[in-house]
Amino acid sequence: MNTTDPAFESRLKDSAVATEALLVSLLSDQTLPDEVTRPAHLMAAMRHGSLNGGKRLRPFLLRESALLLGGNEQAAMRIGAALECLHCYSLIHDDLPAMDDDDLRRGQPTVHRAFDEATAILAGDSLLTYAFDIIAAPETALPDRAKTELVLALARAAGSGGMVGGQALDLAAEKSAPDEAGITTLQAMKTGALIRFACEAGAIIAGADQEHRQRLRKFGQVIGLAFQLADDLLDITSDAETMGKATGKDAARGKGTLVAMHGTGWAEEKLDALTAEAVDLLAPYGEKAFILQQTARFIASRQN
Ligand code: GRG
Repeated sequence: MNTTDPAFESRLKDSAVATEALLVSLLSDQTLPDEVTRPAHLMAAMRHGSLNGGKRLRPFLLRESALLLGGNEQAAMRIGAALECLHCYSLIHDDLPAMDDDDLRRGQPTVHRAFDEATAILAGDSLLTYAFDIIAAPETALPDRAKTELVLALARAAGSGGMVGGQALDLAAEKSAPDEAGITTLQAMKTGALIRFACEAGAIIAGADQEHRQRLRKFGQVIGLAFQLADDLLDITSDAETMGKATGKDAARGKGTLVAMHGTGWAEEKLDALTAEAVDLLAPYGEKAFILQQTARFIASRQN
């Protein structure tokens, strides 16, 4: 399945450019009150780990979910930037020697390679905390109640019952292979929780009622599973392309996934089914949901 929709592709690109610009501004030295000192090398490491060409998919989902329900675009951009800071922290920490021990991320040296391990840990820590700063800051034009709901939802999506918990389960899975239900839970937490938050946050920003909020949350949950399945398929394809050059670590990456368990044919059918489910979930919104429905198709067909 492919989107091949130039209007969609250019909207996604414009959103990524706008998110990049906002992140540049938020990570400049001028953003916090004058009395706050931020060490230059720490700021440089934070920038290195976040201003380096990510797809900015989560901010896009968040903005489009907010716009679908009539939410404020500028506020959605700021919450999207906060979410991206938190996502980048997870990538910096995931690359550390104690985790995946990767040398490259988005085609550039990982933060611990470009700086050092301690600085990478701290850069991740400060991107994580900065996410909550951005949400609560006076510049974020949202009612206090919406800010509190966003802080709570993001803390739950990112913490021990969400992304970090999923990472812990993933590390444990290296010793005791989980079954299909275990893999699905792990992936829904590790990768799915932030994607689900992106969609639910749009509803919170728009002040939508529980029915809309649950619908967007479910949409996020379904495309989150599709995102991970597409990622696992891409890993297998890239391993096949680099056959003979793969390291032991590369070979281990494909293991413990639903693709390894059921094969690529099953995974492609499952991706189609998840995409159809996601598209159906937004059918009640009619034409207004087209961009988010295209995003679901894009996630299933993405090539990087
Ligand atoms: C270490 C706290 C902690 C958590 C790590 C998200 C995660 C948990 C690890 C990332 C490992 C990984 C590569 C998972 C596959 C799915 C994924 C999150 C890919 C990266 O997200 P993209 O494709 O990346 O949106 P860009 O670079 O576009 O932002």
